[in-house]
Amino acid sequence: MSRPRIGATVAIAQLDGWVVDPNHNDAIAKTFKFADFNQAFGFMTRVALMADKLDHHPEWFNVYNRVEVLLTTHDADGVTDLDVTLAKFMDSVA
Ligand code: H2B
Repeated sequence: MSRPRIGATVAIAQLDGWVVDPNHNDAIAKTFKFADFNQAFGFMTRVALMADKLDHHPEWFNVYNRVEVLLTTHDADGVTDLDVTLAKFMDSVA
């Protein structure tokens, strides 16, 4: 009962600064840079609460002020509208 896959190329056309991840089957990626760890972790905290509310969780990697994000929908084996929704939320809080 997963959502339909729209694909990474269609998804990034609706987004700002997101790219098709070359290392995954169908995923979008973006690297966020902040002033410091406090800002980066504040971003991650706000995104984490929304992710749990949506039951849609990012794959991400943080070092100090940098947060590398990968979004895909495991259930659908690729990018869906949920990834676009979460990506837009991330952009709005970054
Ligand atoms: N996150 C992402 N990115 N893709 C999923 O398919 C997904 C998820 N599925 N978070 C949810 C949780 C699923 O595993 C649980 C059981 O609802």
